[in-house]
Amino acid sequence: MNESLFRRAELVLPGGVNSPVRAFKAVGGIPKFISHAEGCRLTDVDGVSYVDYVGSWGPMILGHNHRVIREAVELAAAKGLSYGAPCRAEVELAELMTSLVPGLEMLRMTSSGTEAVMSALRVARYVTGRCKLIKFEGCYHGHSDAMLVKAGSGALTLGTADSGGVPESAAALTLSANYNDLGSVEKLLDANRGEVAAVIVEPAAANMGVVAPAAGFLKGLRELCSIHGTLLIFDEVITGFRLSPGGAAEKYAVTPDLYAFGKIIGGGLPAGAFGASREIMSCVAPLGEVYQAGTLSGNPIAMAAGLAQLRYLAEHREVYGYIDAYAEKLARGLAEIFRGKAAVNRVGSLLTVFFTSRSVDSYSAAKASSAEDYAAFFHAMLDCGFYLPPSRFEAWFAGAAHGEFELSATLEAAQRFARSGALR
Ligand code: KE4
Repeated sequence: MNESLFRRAELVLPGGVNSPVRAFKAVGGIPKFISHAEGCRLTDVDGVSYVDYVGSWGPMILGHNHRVIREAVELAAAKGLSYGAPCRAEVELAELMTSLVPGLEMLRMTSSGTEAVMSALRVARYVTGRCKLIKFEGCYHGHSDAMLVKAGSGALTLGTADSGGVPESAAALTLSANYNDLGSVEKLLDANRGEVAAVIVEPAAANMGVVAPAAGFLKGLRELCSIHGTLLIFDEVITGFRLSPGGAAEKYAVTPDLYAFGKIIGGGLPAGAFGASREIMSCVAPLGEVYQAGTLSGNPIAMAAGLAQLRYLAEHREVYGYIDAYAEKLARGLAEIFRGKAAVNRVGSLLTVFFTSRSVDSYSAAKASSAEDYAAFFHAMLDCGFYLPPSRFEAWFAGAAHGEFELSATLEAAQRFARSGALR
C-alpha cells in the first residue's frame, strides 16, 4: 500500500510529500507511509515496523505516543481545539521555558521553527537598525527567503538565492560564513562594518549532518558579535531542550541575544517560539513596532503537549543522561564497525554517520562524504527494520524509548551491512 499511496500522493502533493526530505530523493526509493507509532517504533501502512531514529526530526525525545503527553492532549482536546484567544497553557509553557533557558526572559509562540527564525531576524533588524545577516553554509534555519541563500561567487560578496522564487534582492542581504571558521565571520563583519544585524547559527550543527562546534567557536561568535554591535541568534529548533534543559546555551555556556525554538516545545504538535531579554522583546507588537502574528500561535492543544513534554523533561532530568549515553554507545559501536570507512559524529543524543575516511568538522568535509554509500546503508537498514534519516545531511535522534534491545539490534544490522561488501 505504500506504493499505491505514494502514486496517489504524487498527483495532489508536490513530490508526493508535504516536506521535501520525506520523499527519499537523497537515498532513492518510495517513502514509507506511517500508520501509527509507539515508543521507539513506527509502523507503516503495510504493517511493517521500524526502530525509528528520526523521531519526527526531533520532537519525539520521549518516544511516540507517550502516555503523559497523550493524556494532556486528550484532556485539552476535550475542551476545544483552538480559541484564537489567550489560554493558560501558553503562559505556563512560556514561564517554564524562560525558567530553563539562559537569558530568555520573554518569548512569542509561533507554529513552526521557520516562523520563529523569520521573526527573530526581523526583531534583530529592528533593534540594530541594520539589514544584513550572516548565516553559515550548511546550516538550515527553515524556509524564509532570507535563509534560503548560499554564498555569493566571492566569499565576501552578497548572498545569492538558494531556491527558486527567492528574489536576488532578498538573498543579497544574507552573507554566508563557514561553520567552525571564526576568521570567515570576522572578515564578513569587517567588510560590512556597522551593517550586520545578526549572526544566526545552529549552536551544534545538525543540518549538514551533525557537526559539533569547535572549541571556542561559539564563545568567539559571542565576542565578535558584542564587538560589532551585531546580535547573536542561536537557532535551537533542534538543540533546544534536547542537549540539556537549557539547550545548547546551557551546554556550551554561551548566551545569545535571541533564540529560535521548535520541535520539542510542541511535544509533536506544531509549535515554535522566538525569545530574548524583555528589553529586546519589548519591540514586538502589540508592545512595540515589530509586527508578528499567527492564527494558531499558542494553540491550546500544542501548548498542552509541549507543556507536558517540557514538564516531564524538567522533572526527569535523568532522561538527558540516558539519551546521551544511548547515543554514545551507538556512535562508538558504529565507529568500530565502520573503522576507516566512516566518521561518526555525535553531539548529545544526535549523531550522523558520514561515509568518508576523513574527520568531518566542516560543511565541506560533510559534502565530501559518500552519498552513494549512505544511500546503500540507509536501504540496508530500512530493509531490516531500522528507519534512519533519508539523507546524510540529517541527524539521527536518540530518545528515551530506545533501549538495549534496539541498541544491539541496530549494531548487528550495521555489522551485517559492513560485511556485505556493499561499501565501495
Ligand atoms: P520547521 O519550520 O520545519 O518547524 O523548522 C525549521 C528549522 C529551523 N531550524 C533548524 C535548526 C531546523 O532543523 C529546522 C527544521 N529541521 C528539519 C530537519 N533537519 C525539519 C524536517 C523537514 O524539513 O521536513
